[in-house]
Amino acid sequence: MSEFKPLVFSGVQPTGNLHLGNYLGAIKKFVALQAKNDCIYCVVDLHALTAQLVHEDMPNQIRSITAAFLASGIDPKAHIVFNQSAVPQHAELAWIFNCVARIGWMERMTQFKDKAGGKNAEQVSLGLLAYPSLMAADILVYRATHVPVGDDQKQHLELTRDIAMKFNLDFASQIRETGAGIDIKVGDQPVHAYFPMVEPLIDGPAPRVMSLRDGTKKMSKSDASDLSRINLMDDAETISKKIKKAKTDPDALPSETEGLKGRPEADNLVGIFAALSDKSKADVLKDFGGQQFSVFKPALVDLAVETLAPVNGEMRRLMGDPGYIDTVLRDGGARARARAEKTMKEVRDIIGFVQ
Ligand code: AQP
Repeated sequence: MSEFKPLVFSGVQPTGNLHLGNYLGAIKKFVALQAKNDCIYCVVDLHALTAQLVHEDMPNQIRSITAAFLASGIDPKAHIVFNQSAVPQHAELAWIFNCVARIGWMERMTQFKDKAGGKNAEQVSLGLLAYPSLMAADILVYRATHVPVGDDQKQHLELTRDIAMKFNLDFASQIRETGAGIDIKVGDQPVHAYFPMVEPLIDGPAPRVMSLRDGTKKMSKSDASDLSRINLMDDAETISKKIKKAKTDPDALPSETEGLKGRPEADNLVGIFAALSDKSKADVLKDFGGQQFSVFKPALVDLAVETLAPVNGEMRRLMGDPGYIDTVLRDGGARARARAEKTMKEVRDIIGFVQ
């Protein structure tokens, strides 16, 4: 049985300031994966239109996410860094996936329900509903196999697998005829597949970083309170203020992870410490178990400032050189386009379009 060639793909939307959740849930993993994998990292600017069409400063938003990638240590020469709109094949495959996926699949997505809220159908875009279909296309247009993301994207990746599977089954005979597929096993079932079953990479001590003001809510760009998140561009003083003001409970930290149950704020801060220091939560509690937050928080401030200051400084330097960032995006876009077009030629053949 053959296997798809391992390839890592992930994306970040150019919508507002990147925060610690984006960094620990996604970008830090992107950096680590480079050592042993072929990686493609994308600024997903088409996705940014789904919730809000007009963005005040789209070019700088795109450049700032790119700067965050580079400042964190992503190597744009060894891998590919580009913005989604530069590769129209994403949108082409998304249209095909819109016709593969079912409306009910999209309506069941938690993120859609959260973002559409109680709003009626006149107030949310069709793009917001179809978002996971474009996300599936982003990944599968490269036939990528592994996707590092935060825990909030897990459901979308399950949907990506459903779309890939339905395409593989709906076009099974055409995939055989064109010779473009490969034999894989999905569970125990042998499938002749054109698209792989992607594996989410969600592990780590902070797969879902929570708000500093409410340990039951995800840290998010769109939270009205800036005190709820640490932004990658925050200076040391701001980081210190936000961590010191972070909501906690009156108890000391437990010595075992079991003791974090039912204490969402304590669990969140310990998870952040663990992820920033590349340790497990259990190891952090070995050092801080029995200590009050008045001891733990200053240690967390020092660690966060020490880790984020170099990223912050390099991002600012890169943002002062937009010409360089644009060159990186153009070069990455050209390489991504070539790979995506190879897939789309085969997909057009499988569907039966004349080309
Ligand atoms: N709080 C989080 N913890 C861990 N990972 C997170 N990610 C986002 N928030 C957290 C991960 O960051 C990557 C890029 O996210 P995105 O650009 O797709 O934006 P998002 O998930 O919509 O980010 P926000 O801040 O949560 O935006 P809003 O406020 O619009 O909902 C993804 O891998 C994501 O999992």
